[in-house]
Amino acid sequence: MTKAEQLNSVAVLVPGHFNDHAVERIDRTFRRVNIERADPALVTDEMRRDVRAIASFAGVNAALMDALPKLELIASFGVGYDSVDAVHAAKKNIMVTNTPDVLTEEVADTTIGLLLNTVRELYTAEKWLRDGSWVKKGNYPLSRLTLRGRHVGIFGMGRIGLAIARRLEAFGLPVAYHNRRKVEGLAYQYHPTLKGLAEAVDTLISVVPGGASTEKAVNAEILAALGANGVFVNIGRGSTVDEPALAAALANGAIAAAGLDVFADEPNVPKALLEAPNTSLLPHVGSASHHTRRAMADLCVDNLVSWFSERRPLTPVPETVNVKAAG
Ligand code: NAP
Ligand code: 8YV
Repeated sequence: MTKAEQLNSVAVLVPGHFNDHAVERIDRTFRRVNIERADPALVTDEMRRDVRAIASFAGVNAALMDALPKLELIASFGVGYDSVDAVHAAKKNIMVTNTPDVLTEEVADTTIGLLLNTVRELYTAEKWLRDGSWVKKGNYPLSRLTLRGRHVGIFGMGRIGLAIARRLEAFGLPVAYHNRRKVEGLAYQYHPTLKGLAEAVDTLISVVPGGASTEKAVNAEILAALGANGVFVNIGRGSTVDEPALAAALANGAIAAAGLDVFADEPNVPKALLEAPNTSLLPHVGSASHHTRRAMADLCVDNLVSWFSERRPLTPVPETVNVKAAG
């Protein structure tokens, strides 16, 4: 069998809707097997026998891994992989890959747009123009908030956090951050606790991964520490925020405004956040351009190709970095 024929025989499971470019490339190289959603109850005997990889937008839980005895690789689409049980994968010698770096600059751009929109009300101002209010009522009211004079705290100074910080520097704004570990050689002020960071700044940008260690980390106490002039922006994961506490803080003036791209139960957005006049809300579009999603799709599929032709991944997640391909 030629190398191409060998790859062509590898069954790759694709649950639910997937990126078109990734699907095209999978079809050109592998044998795609579709399933309506990532649900072990939908796994057939044929899938159990053949599937060696999953390429997925959505989560992959332990039960789905257990239902596929030949599974070697989960190629997750996106840098955040909190919806994939990577610890279970490592125990079962299953490799997990993600798509870091190729989306960093796009997500940082979106964050700046969301921050600006939150403080300067650009969406509401544009609506004012389009609905004829400018002609009928005159100038749009001055924005209550501004970026000028703000001090920004980044919760999660990783790849994207750093790209956001560099943009903010160009805006003339001081930056501080909180991670579990100080980043050596980085000049921005480090705070060993999130509360300490929130107390020191008036603008908090969350860009940490989801998962147990960040679950509801941004709560009433952190929002109170941010203060009445406080602006909170979340581009990381919705699970990091106690959403009822955020809605209460926006309603009672504990903070001034919030800009959110991610939510705890997407695509459902809590009514209190939808109705709040001081929120700017986006439907998880941080990386959502054709340009960047194509780069993510390529990296997702390149991991599949590398695993099945070279027997090594390109971008393994830390939990599975020691998983080795058999044979
Ligand atoms: P990254 O390079 O791994 O950075 C994550 C940072 O968060 C690290 O600096 C890490 O430092 C810190 N961190 C992790 N857990 C923490 C905790 N419990 N407490 C404090 N800090 C913690 O990841 P990235 O590429 O920047 O991506 C970050 C996240 O952005 C992704 O995981 C994803 O959830 C989200 N994202 C969202 C979109 C979107 O469309 N909205 C797009 C892409 C990514 P320590 O390990 O030292 O704590
Ligand atoms: C995507 C993301 O929307 O990369 C991430 O972690 O949140 C986004 O880029 C998501 O991965 C699409 O499945």
